[in-house]
Amino acid sequence: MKLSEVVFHKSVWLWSKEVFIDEKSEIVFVGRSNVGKSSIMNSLFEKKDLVKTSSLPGKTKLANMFLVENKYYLTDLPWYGFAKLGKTMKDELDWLISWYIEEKAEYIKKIVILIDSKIWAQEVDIEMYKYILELWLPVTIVLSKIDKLGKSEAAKSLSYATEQFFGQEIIAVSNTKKVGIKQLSTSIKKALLDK
Ligand SMILES: Nc1nc2c(ncn2[C@@H]2O[C@H](COP(=O)(O)OP(=O)(O)OP(=O)(O)O)[C@@H](O)[C@H]2O)c(=O)[nH]1
Ligand SMILES: [Mg+2]
Repeated sequence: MKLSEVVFHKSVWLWSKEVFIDEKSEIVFVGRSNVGKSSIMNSLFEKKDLVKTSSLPGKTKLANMFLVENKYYLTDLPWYGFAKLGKTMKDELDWLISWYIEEKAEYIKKIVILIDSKIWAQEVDIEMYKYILELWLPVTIVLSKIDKLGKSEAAKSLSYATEQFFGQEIIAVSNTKKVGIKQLSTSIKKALLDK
C-alpha cells in the first residue's frame, strides 16, 4: 500500500451532518489545535501541502477526508482546544466529533491521537483517550514536534506518555526532521489491512 497514492476526497462540514457511510476503512487523526495533525498527514502522504496547515490555530472546522489507493480514508478531524471559540461552539464541535466517530466506528480501524511532546497530555487529551477506549477503537499515540525537545526532555515526555497511555503504541514524531513518520506509516497500513 502506498499512502502517497492519495487524492483529496472531500470536506465534510461538520455542521451539515453530511457523514456518509460507504464502507471504506478509515484512519482518523485527532488532537488539539496546532498539534501538527495536518503536517503529519502531509508527511505520511509525502506531499508538501495537500493537507492545509496553518499557523492560525483552530482554522480547520471541516473533516477533511483523503482517499488512498481509492480504497481507504485518512481523515483530519478538527477538534477542541481553540481558546477563542465560545463555549457553545466548543460544545457543538465536541458533540459533532463524537457523532462522526460513533457513526463510523465500524469502519474506523485506528484513531491517531496527537499530543504535543512539549506541552504533554492535557485533561482534554485524556478525556478524548478515555472516550475512544470506551468505544473499543484501536489507538496510536503520537508525540508530536519531538524536534523541539532535547534528548533528555524527549525521553521524559516519552516515559510520561508510556505511563499515561499504558499498553498503547506510542510514536514520537517530527515533521521537520522526518522522525517517526515511517513507523507511523507502517502502523497505519497494518491497521488498514487487518481484517
Ligand atoms: N517544530 C515543529 N513544528 C511543527 C511540526 N509539525 C507541525 N509544526 C508546526 O505547527 C503548526 C501547526 O501545524 P498544523 O499541522 O497546521 O497543526 P494542526 O494540528 O493541523 O492545527 P489545526 O488545523 O489548527 O487544528 C505549523 O506552524 C507547523 O509548521 C514539527 O514536527 N515540528
Ligand atoms: Mg489542521
